Amino acid sequence: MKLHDTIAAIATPIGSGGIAILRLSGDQSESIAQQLATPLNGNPLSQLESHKLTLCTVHEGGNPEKPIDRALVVVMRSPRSFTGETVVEFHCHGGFFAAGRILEELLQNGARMAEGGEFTRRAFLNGKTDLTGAEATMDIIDAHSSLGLGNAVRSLNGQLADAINKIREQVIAVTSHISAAADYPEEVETPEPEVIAKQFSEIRQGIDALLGSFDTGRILKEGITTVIVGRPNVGKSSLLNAMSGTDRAIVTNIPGTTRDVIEEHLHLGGVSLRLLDTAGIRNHEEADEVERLGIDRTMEQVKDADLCLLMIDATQPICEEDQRIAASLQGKQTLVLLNKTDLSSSVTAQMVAKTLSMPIDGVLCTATPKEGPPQGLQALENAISALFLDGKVQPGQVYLSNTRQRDSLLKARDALSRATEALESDMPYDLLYVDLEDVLSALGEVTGVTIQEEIIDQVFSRFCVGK
Ligand SMILES: Nc1nc2c(ncn2[C@@H]2O[C@H](COP(=O)(O)OP(=O)(O)OP(=O)(O)O)[C@@H](O)[C@H]2O)c(=O)[nH]1
Ligand SMILES: [Mg+2]
Repeated sequence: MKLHDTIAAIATPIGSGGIAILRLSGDQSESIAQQLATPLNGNPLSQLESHKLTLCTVHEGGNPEKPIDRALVVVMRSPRSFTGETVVEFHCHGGFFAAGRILEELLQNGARMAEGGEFTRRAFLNGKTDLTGAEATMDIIDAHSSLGLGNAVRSLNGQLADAINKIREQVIAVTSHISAAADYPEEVETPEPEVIAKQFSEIRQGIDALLGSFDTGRILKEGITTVIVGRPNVGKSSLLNAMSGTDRAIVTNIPGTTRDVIEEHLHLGGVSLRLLDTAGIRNHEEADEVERLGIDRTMEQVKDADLCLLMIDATQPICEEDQRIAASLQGKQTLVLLNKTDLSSSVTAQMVAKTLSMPIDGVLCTATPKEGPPQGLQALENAISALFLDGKVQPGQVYLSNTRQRDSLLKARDALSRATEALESDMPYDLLYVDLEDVLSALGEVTGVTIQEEIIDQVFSRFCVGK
C-alpha cells in the first residue's frame, strides 16, 4: 500500500438506486478525473471552485463519441477534505453499470483501487480524525438502533477522545510534577505521597467511569441478545411471533416443533433486541436426533446471551425439567415467564418464584394464544428496559462500546495499579515513571497517538471498500 497513490472506489452500495458516488483521493485526483469528466459550463475541471458540485458529461477516455453518463462532480482540494488529500467525487446515476464503468476509467487513467478502509485510514494518518472517530464512523454505518447511533455520533464528534485526553493530561501533570521536583529541587517542591495518591485516585476514577460504561455501550451498539428457553410446547415460538408481530416461527401443539435457532430483531426503548427462539429442552432420551442437536444449540446460545427468558407452562405443575433448565441458567440475567395464563391454571407467580428461587418481580405472567391478543408483553418490555436501560443510559453521555478501546483502558488501569503499589511501598519516585509511561501509552492507544502499525491494520480491516 503506497500512501502517495491516488485511490478510487465506489462509495455507495452496488445495485439499483437513484445515484451512486465514486471517490478519488490523492495528488492525482483532479488530473485523473479530468481525463473523463467535462463540465457542461465549458471550464476545465482544474478551474472548478473547490467544494462546489458541477454538472459534467463523462466519456470513455474523454471521447465525446463514447458517453458513459452525466454526473455531478465535486473537487475538494487538500487539506479541506475527508482524507486531507485532494478528493474528487462523481455523483453519477445508480444501478449496476454506470458507476462500474466510471471506476474502470478512473483505474485506467492512473488511479488504484482503494483497499477496505483506506480513505478513513488516510484521514487518520493525515490527522483528520483520531482512532475513536474512525471507529465511530464504522459504528454509524453499522448502527441498528437510535441510541447506538447517537452514541457513535458523540464519539465521532470527539466526546470519547476528549474524555481520554482529559485523563492523559492528568497523568502528564502528575508525571511532570514529580520529574520537575527531581530535576529542580531548589525551585519545585517534591509532592507529598498523599498528594500523588489523591491524583492517582482521580485518574483511576476517570478510567473506571469509562470502563464501567462498557456494558451499556455494548448493548447500545449490538443490542440485547435475548434467548427464550424452556420445555417443549410452553409457547416460546408463539412469544417470538407475538413480540415481532410476525409469523416467523412455526407454532404447533406438537412438542419439539422448533429445531433450529430462530432470530428476530426488534426495537425496544431505542436499542435493538436480538430475540432468539430455541428448541425446547427435554431429556436427550425423549428427543429424536434432530431435536437433540437443537437442544445443544439452545445451550450454546444461552452462553452468549445478555438475557434469558425462561418460559414455564402455567397449565402444568412445575416439573423437574423446569428446575433443571433454571439451574442451567445460573449466573445469567434471567426473567421467568409464566405463559398460557389465559387458560385455567393452578400455578401462580409466587409458586414459580419460590420453587425456582427467583425474586417475585423477576416472574411475569404472559399469554400468547394462537387466537386473541397476547398479554403481558408490555410488562415484559418494561422489565427488560429496567434491567438494561433505565437509569443506565444518560442523555448526552458517551459510552465505551469497543473491545479494542476497553482492552487499552484495562492496560492503563493495570499500569496505574502498579504505580499505586510502588507509591504505597515507599519506592523512590523515579521508579513510578515506567508505570506512568505505560498508563500514558495505553491511553494513547485508544485515540491512536501512541499506536503500533498492527493495531491500525486491525482497526481498518473491519472497514469496507469505499470508506
Ligand atoms: N392458550 C394458549 N395457548 C398457547 C399459548 N402459548 C402457546 N400456545 C399454544 O401452545 C402450543 C405450543 O406453542 P409453541 O409456541 O409452538 O411452543 P414452543 O415452546 O415453541 O414449542 P417447541 O418448539 O416444541 O419447543 C401451540 O398450540 C400454541 O398455540 C398461550 O399463552 N395460551
Ligand atoms: Mg417452538
